Amino acid sequence: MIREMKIGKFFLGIMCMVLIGCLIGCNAQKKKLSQLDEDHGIIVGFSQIGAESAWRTCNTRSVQDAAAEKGVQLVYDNAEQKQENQIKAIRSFIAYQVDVIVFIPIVTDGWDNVLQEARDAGIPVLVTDRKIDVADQSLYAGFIGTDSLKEGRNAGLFVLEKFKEKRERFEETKEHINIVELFGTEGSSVALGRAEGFREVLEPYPEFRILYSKSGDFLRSKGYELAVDFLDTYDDIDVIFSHNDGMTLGAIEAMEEKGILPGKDIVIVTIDAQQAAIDALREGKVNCVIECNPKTGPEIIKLAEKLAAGESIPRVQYVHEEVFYETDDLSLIEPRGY
Ligand code: GYE
Repeated sequence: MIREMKIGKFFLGIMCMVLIGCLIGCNAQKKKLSQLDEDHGIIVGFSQIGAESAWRTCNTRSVQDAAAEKGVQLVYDNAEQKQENQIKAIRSFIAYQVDVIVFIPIVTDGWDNVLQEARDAGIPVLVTDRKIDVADQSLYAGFIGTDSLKEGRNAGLFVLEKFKEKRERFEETKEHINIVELFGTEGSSVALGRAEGFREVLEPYPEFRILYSKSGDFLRSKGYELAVDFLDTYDDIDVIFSHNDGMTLGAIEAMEEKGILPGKDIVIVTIDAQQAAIDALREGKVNCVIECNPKTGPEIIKLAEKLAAGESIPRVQYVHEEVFYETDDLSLIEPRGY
């Protein structure tokens, strides 16, 4: 009996020493990382879509400023609107053995293989702004960005309220409320979400019909071209639902060239809330501006640092976003900074 007790004590002592050794080891690991932090900061590979809009350039600046603020080394790549460039950039981040990869997927599909390569290299991935569809959700650590479904719903709710009287006369007049949609980048989660949310709200109301929906790729120039097209095609448009302010500004230009009063002859709902859209709201050229917040840099860098330290992060994190209505006290809106 005494012998067994002695053996038990011996193994208990061994276990304690092993446990203490592990704790010292972990502490050393943490110390090494924190030492890395102190001496050099982490290295983050950042794959950005491009510079297609004021929103995008503000988003890039926000990440770059936040990285500089925290002493994080940012390896930045501008994909110039091409998914293949993003995939190349992610592969170069892997070869460079960055600590974390942060990327904005221009479209939802086509990321499985390259993210598997990042996982095989032991590099955590943070998806931001737009979402991805992958077979294995564990291929990325988490998402932070905009809730595009909610943005689309808010656009739908505004239109529903704005045309309440015309809706109520529909039985008698049979006059539809005709909508044209300036769609964002084909296959991007934000365009798909905005379109889905908008339709979800209006679907129960047959008074509304979407006459025209084409992609302007979030570009002002294409917003102008599409507006020339639909204004030449239809003369009974009630609403323009535009997935971003850049395309809206192009459409306003086309409307004014044709003597059509934006915000009066045709109601306009737009998303992003860049300064030019708020100015147009104040001038009565736009009726509702839905904010999509590009200033996510500080939060992105904070999450990247957590990932580099081996910590977990929230799976999905949405940024705070407002809706600005024509009926609001617009003098209260702070300068937008983009
Ligand atoms: O609305 C648009 C930009 O992904 C939320 O992309 C972003 C969108 C934004 O070009 O202006």
